[in-house]
Amino acid sequence: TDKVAIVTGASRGIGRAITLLLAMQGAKVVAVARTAEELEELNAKTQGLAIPADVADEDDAAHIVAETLSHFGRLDILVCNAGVGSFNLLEHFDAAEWDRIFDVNVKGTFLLCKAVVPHFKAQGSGHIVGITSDVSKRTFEHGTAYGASKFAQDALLSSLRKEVRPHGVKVSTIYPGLVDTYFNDSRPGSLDAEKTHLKPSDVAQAVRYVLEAPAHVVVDELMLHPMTQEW
Ligand code: NJP
Repeated sequence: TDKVAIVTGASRGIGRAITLLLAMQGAKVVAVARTAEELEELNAKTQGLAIPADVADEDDAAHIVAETLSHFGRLDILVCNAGVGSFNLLEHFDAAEWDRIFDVNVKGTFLLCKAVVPHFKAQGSGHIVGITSDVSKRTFEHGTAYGASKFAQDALLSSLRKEVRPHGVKVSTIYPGLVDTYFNDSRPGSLDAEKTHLKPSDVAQAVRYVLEAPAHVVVDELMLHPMTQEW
């Protein structure tokens, strides 16, 4: 494939696995995260383009898309994967932490989609893949902020699917359960996690699957869990 893809949150965890898989399949991948060093190290492997940027910043979001188009001359895929979370009883959350979670997970998805949709509509094709969470569809204690943000991100993508489908543009949403990453300051790679968590590459394979659907098919939703997870 000679496709060009933007992947947000590409420097670690799920986004890194998606970037490596798409690059291995021949796509040109624009890797986005805030930390430049990790992106450059990844980009040395993928021969793509590294753009250090904050998805929650409107100017950054517009810059990512403009830079992609000027560098590669085309854009086919946006993977909205960047996300953050922290977990606490509602009364212990401060408003700044609430805002941080919503800024990255919801506003970041909004801003990147807003920047690519006019381009996708004009070319009559394009595919937006959102990495949300199984907690976009269930609730749990300590998850008020994160869960609400993931419900919101899911609703955003599902509304957008209806807006862009008549223009030949696809939106697919992926709902992973537990994944062994750096999420919420965790450290991946423990022996235990091999049994209890998905690997980032498992989620990357789900992204590959939705992207490979024939032109007349859109995979709206895809949920995956480790076999051990009750949910
Ligand atoms: O997390 P992690 P995951 N602008 O922490 C980047 C969802 N999910 O791979 O900016 C741009 O290893 C950050 O880089 P940096 C989850 O909600 C996860 O697990 O330099 N980039 C890094 O590359 C999220 O939507 C689990 O700090 C920003 C990456 O994002 C997605 O999966 C379960 C950014 C985060 O890597 C990927 O998370 C589930 C910003 N403002 C859903 N802020 C799970 N792990 O169990 C952060 O259901 N990044």
